Amino acid sequence: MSKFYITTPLYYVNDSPHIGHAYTEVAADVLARSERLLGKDVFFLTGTDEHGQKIAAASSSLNLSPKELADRTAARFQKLWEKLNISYDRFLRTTEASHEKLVREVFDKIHQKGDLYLGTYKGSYCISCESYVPSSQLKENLCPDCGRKASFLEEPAYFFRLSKYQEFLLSYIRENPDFIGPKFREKEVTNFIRGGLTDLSITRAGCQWGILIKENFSIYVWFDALLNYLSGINYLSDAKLFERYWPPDVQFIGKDIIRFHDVIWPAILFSLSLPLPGRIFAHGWWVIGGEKISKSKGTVVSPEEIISEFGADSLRYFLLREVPFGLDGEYSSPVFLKRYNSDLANDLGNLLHRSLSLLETSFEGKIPSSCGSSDEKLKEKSLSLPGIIKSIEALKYNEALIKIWEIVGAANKYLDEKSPWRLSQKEAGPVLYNVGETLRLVALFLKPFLPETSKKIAQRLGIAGEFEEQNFREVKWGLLPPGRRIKKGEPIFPRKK
Ligand code: ME8
Repeated sequence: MSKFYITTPLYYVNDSPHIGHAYTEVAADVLARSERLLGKDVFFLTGTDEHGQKIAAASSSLNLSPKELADRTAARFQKLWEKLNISYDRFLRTTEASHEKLVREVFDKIHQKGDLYLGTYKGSYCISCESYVPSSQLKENLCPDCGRKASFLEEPAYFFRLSKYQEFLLSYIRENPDFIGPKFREKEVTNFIRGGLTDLSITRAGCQWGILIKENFSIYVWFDALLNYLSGINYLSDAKLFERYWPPDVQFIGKDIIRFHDVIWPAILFSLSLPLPGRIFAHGWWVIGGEKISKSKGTVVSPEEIISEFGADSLRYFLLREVPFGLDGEYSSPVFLKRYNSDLANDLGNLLHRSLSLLETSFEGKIPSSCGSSDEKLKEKSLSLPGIIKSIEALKYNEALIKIWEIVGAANKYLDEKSPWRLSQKEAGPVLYNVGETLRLVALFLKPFLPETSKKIAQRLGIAGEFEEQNFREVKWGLLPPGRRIKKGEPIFPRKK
């Protein structure tokens, strides 16, 4: 069985989760579920980034200890992921003892290799991005990435010889054209590397909220956090687990953290002589009025509120359908509502509801026999659904959903054209069978995207038990059992105003 190791960034615990965080998480969940349906041995890692000055500052403004704030926010992330049906295998918190131990061990390992030296960091630092800002990039003392005021630091520090890996990185990127995704990001990364890499301070003397090492240094939060991808599968403590999954097949990140992941992270792996991830893919931002959604700008949209009004699957659907993965998307409530009503309430919800209503009124609520149907078109279309697996693996989620909705549209059209309500029992039966079977296949391919909805459709069709076992490995027409009792119920996506 082939393995599939997938990761998300670890989210900072200074603030509660918003739809930007949900976006990365849902995207990773869809791929993880899809690879499981293909029979792969999947490990899906996510978690929270809990050290550093930014979190220390946020906690003191709330009169909490950093650990209290971390406990509170990590629980909020976990609760949200539960509501969104995120199927992670491990939720890692960087304050866990096993992670802290691993970070210290890696520090020693690269020290022994000769990749660390003691020096002094003198320059600017952005607490919000937790990044060292070269003076050439400062704009009136503001961080070029987030626009906030940078602080000046002068402190002793251990430096990682990042500069040593400049040529390795460039040749690795050249030889592995899939490593950086989307493709259009590659140039920005190689230009940055060619501009010259400077050694990186990986300790902070001025911040005590971190993994403490000798002489009262704490580990720089990004060095600590990046190593989660190793400690998440027990590097240096469980060779069996580690060897089973390493290296990551896909790592999802937002476009704001490309340099950390495409430059610093692979250099650490070079230093440890470990194989590099297959693909690091940076998606775009959800923005409001063109600006990245963020709590400090007061533009946070609460995923919990959307979920309680529309359901988890509606949010999952919207995030992946609305914008091609990799580009930015403008969020607004009217756009969300429009997408919900047109695609979920009208197209999918209505197809299910009217099919079930017809089965209830004309077929005693049972799946009719498929015999006598000469109509092959809908069957052929439905059997093209496995084609969406390619789109999912190419991370073209919206393309996959568009293709599924083409089948939904074709089934609605088929029902309109055949008008089974005007036909005899004998003629109407196969028409409704075809639509029911199309709905089963649509539900199957919605499993990764809309896990609750696909289950609901199967329950309504009376096939909840066997549907659980159906996967992407063997896709067949005709598995809906005639005679099975359906459950009409209320519309699964009621129209909203
Ligand atoms: O950067 N739109 O954490 P973070 C889309 N702890 N995605 C967004 C988003 C938005 N408006 N806002 C956040 C960190 N995200 C570090 C990572 S990894 C070793 C350490 C998503 O909480 C996006 O994927 O600021 C971003 O990279 C991630 O949340 C983490 O953001």
